[in-house]
Amino acid sequence: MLNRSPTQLSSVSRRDFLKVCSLAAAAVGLPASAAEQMAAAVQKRKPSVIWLQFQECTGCTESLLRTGHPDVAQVILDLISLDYTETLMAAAGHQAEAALHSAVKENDGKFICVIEGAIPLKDDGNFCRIADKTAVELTKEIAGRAAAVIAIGSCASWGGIPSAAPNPTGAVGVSDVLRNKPIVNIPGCPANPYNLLGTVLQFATFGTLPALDDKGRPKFAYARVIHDDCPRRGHFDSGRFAQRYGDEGSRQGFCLYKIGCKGPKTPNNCSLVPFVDTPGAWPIGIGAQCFGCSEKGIGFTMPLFTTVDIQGPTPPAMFTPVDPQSGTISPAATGIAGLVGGALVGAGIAYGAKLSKVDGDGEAHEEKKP
Ligand code: FSX
Ligand code: SF4
Ligand code: F3S
Repeated sequence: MLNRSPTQLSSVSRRDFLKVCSLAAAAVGLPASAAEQMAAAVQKRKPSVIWLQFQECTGCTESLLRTGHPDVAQVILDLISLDYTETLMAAAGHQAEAALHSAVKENDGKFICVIEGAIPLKDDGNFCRIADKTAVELTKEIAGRAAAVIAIGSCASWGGIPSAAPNPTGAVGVSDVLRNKPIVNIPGCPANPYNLLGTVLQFATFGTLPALDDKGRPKFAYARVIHDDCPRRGHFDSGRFAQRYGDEGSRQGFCLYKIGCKGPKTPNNCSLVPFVDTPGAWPIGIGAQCFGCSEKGIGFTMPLFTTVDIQGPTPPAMFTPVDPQSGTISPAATGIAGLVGGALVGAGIAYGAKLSKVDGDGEAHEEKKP
């Protein structure tokens, strides 16, 4: 159906093919040489992916396929064997069911099951039924036979929009339903397709899954909050804030913290790996605050304009090692570190003072240094 021959790359140049592999490898933090290995592996055998959809908006599928350059969507379909996907397959009804079961049988225990959408638990799970089976039953039956499961998007990772209060369907994420199976959570509404692609290709090429954090998210994408790598961060550090959508400061790229940006509390790599291959195509890039779409307890929970606490005034990774040659810290260096630490505490207080200022004119302007 969507399973093109691995060598059938007639409409896509090898250069484009390798470019997408390189982006996927870079997304998971693998060296450029891994892209060649990924390309070689998929040309031998493409990873079988069975994609189930439950309570969601299909945004994750769309973001995978609606790339900035049409060729990229084509390359994606050349990289993975999307053996079952309700959005894209031509089959319907009994034919679709037959396709699902034959894909599972052919790749039993070897396929990657991608789940998009939350799973309702209330009323025996009857809020979501496909071919007379509930999402809970399908998850156990199909994902239970996969080699690995990827929960794509916030809905599948932790409940997302369907779980927003009052959560009428009792929506939960995949890991609340499926046990004893490796599950990678790639939250985001929608999730960044390169985080998915990188994870799938790493698994297909090296047989490993990326290192995960305590919420089951790949560390390569979720180890740092958006605030740490935000292009507007310099303005935050200098106290220049947009005061309202589209004001002069916003147009000049000022920080969006004061209009409720949740970047300081939201781990994700949105600023580093552009959506749809278009630089700047992400919320903060187009002048909207991050609303924490990927973070449980923030996205779809905190009001849009509410500001979050600032945890650390400056990301520690921005500092070079104190004494990189010897690998030890001299007493003098410890003293310097103490001074730096003191400066950070001072800076933190300074930020607090800057951020707490209320603007009289409502216009963007540079805050006065305290
Ligand atoms: Fe939609 Fe995906 Fe949001 Fe959910 O994304 S973009 S509602 S995370 O499952 O399709
Ligand atoms: Fe970027 Fe938001 Fe942090 Fe400002 S508060 S630097 S816009 S992440
Ligand atoms: Fe979502 Fe914030 Fe990124 S709203 S897409 S986590 S910038």
